[in-house]
Amino acid sequence: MNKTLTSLAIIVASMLAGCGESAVQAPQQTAKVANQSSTPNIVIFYIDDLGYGDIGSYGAIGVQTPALDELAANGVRFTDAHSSAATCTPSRYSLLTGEHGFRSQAEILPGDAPAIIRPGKPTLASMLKKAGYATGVVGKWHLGLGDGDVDWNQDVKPGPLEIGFDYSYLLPATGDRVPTVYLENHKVVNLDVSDPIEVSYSQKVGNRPTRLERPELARVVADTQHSETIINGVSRIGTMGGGESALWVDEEFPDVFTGKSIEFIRANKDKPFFLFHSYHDIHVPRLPHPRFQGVSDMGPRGDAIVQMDWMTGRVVDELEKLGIADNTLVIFTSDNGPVLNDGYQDQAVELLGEHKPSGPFRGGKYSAYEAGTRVPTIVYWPGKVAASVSDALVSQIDMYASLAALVDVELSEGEAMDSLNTLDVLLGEAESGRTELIEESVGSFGFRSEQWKYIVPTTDTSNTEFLVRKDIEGGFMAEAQLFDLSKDLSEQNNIAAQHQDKILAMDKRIKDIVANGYQ
Ligand code: NG6
Ligand code: CA
Repeated sequence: MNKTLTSLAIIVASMLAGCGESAVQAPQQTAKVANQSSTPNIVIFYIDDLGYGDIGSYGAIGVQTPALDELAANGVRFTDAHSSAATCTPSRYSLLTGEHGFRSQAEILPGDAPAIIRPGKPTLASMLKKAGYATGVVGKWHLGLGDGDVDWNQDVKPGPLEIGFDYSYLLPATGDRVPTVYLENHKVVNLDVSDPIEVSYSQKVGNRPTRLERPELARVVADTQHSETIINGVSRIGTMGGGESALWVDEEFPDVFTGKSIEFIRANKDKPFFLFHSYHDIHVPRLPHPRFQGVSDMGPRGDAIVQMDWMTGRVVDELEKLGIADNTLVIFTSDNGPVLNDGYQDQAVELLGEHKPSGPFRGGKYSAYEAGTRVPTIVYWPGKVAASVSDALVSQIDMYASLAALVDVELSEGEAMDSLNTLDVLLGEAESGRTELIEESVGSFGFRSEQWKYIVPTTDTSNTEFLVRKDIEGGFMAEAQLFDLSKDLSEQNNIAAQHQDKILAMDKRIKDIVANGYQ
């Protein structure tokens, strides 16, 4: 068994090429269907780069998260819940489409990338609209916008509004990527037409200095990739000219995004609504509002966690104030595992202390080990969901089919092909979740099957140096790795050599799933 990821990717590509319209579809209803459908409001709090061990109810040491602890104590707290990938774009892609990112080559996107969820593609938002929901997205997008060569001075589309959202207020890509402006529906907010925006990821545009040119102007030391245009005193990935009146101030994110989410909730409180509240925190650059600076023991990364906790609590409080908390299903989770140094020197490493961002798991963001995708996940629905801890294997990719079951929307053939209805598990009404799951990372596939965790071997070393710099174990090795998670939760003891038959079977199963979905 020495197939490389590259050869796997070729197999994946050839299998997908042969599938087309005639691909066999995954069954939509594998788990027991929860007893009744209803149309509660749905709020997904989607945190960025929050690790398994980063909040109180999951064992955080250097930071306190009272609002989230309250949700966890009164909802279902999952110990084996996963984002579909160990980075942002493919995880978000999966959450919104119910398909693995590899089906559409979803990878970390530059800030000027075209929309990867194309108009016409069914999404969680368009599905919920069929059930009468008002749909909104506030915060980080990072799924591309426009058709390519986007002009930020015109209507920026297609974007969320073309795939099922009624309202969007976006941070277009990431906090560390230009353009550093908000986009409300199709328009850049506060743009002065006489000062047009230019953005480039290939050459310098605009007059603003870069950190490479003027390091003394940047208030945070950054790596080369993050040392282009300096905006709000922080160098970014990519260069940007113009748009001065539209520039965001990073420290204002918590108030701006929380405010927009609350506005959306207030405006839609009398009908079912779906809010995808997608945070910048705790991604880099970590620049919390002054009222959160110094509130943790861990410097800006810990302070950003406290800020994120506050933001979440503020929205939940608003649901309560409006008297709609009992009719709102809240899902709290993260797009991938943790990273400390992700391009800026912000003392995340130096001030870590005993805190374990990955909890008991190996690896982190980008990684094929468990900490890449195993993330804190809480389902909270007062009066409906009983407080419990669930060890079931669950995935964000299943939100689509599960929420469709909740609101009684029948999925059409091929819609959300990797998504399984695990609603009863998500609501804490059943204990056995998925039996198998592909975990995407930047270098290989992890594959969970019952208690086993297999990591597909790869000879591609292109991510090695990058991950060494971040002090993250990627798990990308030329040998197959197999772990028995029932005995070895932190993936220390590779037992592949003793289980060649299992590896062959799992390898074959991955190819089946790639070709046909989970059936
Ligand atoms: C990487 C960036 C990283 C982060 C990531 C996206 C490096 C050297 N650079 O290219 O800082 O922006 O992209 O993160 O790692 S994500 O959470 O949106 O996927
Ligand atoms: Ca992320």
